[in-house]
Amino acid sequence: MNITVKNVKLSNWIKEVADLCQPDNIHICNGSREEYDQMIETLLKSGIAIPLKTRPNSFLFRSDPSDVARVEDRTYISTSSKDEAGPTNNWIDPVELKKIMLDLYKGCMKGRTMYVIPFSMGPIGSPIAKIGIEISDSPYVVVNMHIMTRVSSRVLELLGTDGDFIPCLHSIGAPLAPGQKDSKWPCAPIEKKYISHFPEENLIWSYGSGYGGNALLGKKCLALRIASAMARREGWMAEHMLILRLTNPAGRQFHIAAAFPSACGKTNLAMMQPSIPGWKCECIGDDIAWMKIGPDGRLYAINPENGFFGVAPGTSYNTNPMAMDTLKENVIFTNCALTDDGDVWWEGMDGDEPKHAIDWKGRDWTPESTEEAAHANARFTAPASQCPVICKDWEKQEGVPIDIFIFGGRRTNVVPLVYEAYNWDHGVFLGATAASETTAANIGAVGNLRRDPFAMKPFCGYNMGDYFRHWIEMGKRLGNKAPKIFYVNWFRKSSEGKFLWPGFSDNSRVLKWICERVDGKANAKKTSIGLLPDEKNIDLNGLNISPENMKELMNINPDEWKAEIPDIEKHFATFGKRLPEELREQLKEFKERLR
Ligand code: OXD
Ligand code: MN
Repeated sequence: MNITVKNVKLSNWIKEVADLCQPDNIHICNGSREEYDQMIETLLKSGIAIPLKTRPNSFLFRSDPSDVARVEDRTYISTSSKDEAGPTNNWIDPVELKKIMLDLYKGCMKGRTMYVIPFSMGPIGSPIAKIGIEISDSPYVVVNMHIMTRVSSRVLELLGTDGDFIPCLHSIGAPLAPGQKDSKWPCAPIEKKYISHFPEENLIWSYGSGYGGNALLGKKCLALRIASAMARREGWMAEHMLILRLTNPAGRQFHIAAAFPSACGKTNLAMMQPSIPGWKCECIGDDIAWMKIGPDGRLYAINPENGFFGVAPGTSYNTNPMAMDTLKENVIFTNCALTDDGDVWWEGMDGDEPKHAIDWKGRDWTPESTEEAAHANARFTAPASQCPVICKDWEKQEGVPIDIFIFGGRRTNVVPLVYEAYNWDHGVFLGATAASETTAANIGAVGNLRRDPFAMKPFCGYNMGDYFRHWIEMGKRLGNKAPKIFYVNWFRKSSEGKFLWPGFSDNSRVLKWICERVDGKANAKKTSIGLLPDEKNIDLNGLNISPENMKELMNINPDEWKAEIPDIEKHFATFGKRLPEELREQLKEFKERLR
């Protein structure tokens, strides 16, 4: 095939991949609207994309029922030694893994087009941005990458003849024999799926899945796993964090970066509209933050993404009106239900349930059906620029200065609504020991408690012990300019199993206390776990919540916390010598405080 690309590394790589995967055609993407429209046109013709009557330029896709979420069990950090990948990652020796995958890649694009997608994570040309090139045989991936990243021929211009990029190779792993009819969502069986990262050479190889983070390689693979390893080498941070700007009635701005595990409400918080008068919230990002120390010694964050790949079920005008308004046009929906009037629907959406719909598997659905109409990990892919509360500075090349870090997760019990770390190292201890009940964002059991340090367990591209050390070191470099660290839990339940806290826009009440702490204007009391507000310090004006509920939300039961210690010790022990001394010390002090 006669393809001319100026960049030497890219041109060689395209040839190499084409020889290996043997596609029928090669298409170099330019990111234009025409290209998007053409791809959608082809997807419509083949019946893979379903047009939505009620939302202009929006389409529904249904994945194969076996390919509905990230596959953490099939995700690898392939470093030269197992120890470099650490205890939280799956590891296969790079030579062995490449051999396995080269065999799979051989001829895997037969009968298909190979798309070369040049993209920038971060505004094109920003000093913090990184260039990636994804090669994929999935047109669904191309249209999603158009929304989630900045796909453009300008990226190729920027690369010039010798610029460097992160190669991201993706195949759905379903070659077509001559005359063979394609399926609607071709993919490989689970045992042939591999989501592989080679952080020592900034390389990503993904095979067998077409879904979300397995296939849109700019997101979890590049912007978190590979970027976290680069960030450690280069002295910056790549985190699984939303970024928002909160402005108080006096006009003082606070920038908050918050890490919660997948499907724990990052998108909702990022777009939250405060229920307290005079406060304003603007969204900068809902999933990933790249942060560097700026010339003034503060930590500056950018959102490397260009869109939102959010969980649809549970999203409504009640829980996230700004997301609902973002979804009016130009959206790709995956695994949602289709209503009879040609709209999408999912569990938890406003209004009545439809009397009839087509479920995510393409079957008739009625409220009597025993299965859900939309898959629990059904998603929307929407341009960030469409969010009504997108911050005007969301694409600022140098980013925004972070004042506050928040960690959290889904905990039915034990953990109070909010508390503050005593200092940076204690904050790192809170991040390192964060635990959450698992969700449908990953294939596997839902609702089990797991330690998910910094919400990065599935996304850290190197030994998590070294990642903790990197956090400790960043704190030393930031000194008194370091963001203050807090921990929240919106998900505590009463003994009857009811949520104690209303959440969503009322989370602004908690953020207000946090901001006032940063400004030295609110009190806190010392407890064994950290600094807690007095119940009266949280602004409950206009909120109907019983004093008993507030008490339960803030309750610290030392016995329950003592019961956590063996699990924290076990968790820490997995890092062996790589666990920073500072965290050992934090655990010791915690135990002493609990005595
Ligand atoms: C996501 C995830 O898709 O964390 O953002 O799973
Ligand atoms: Mn995420």
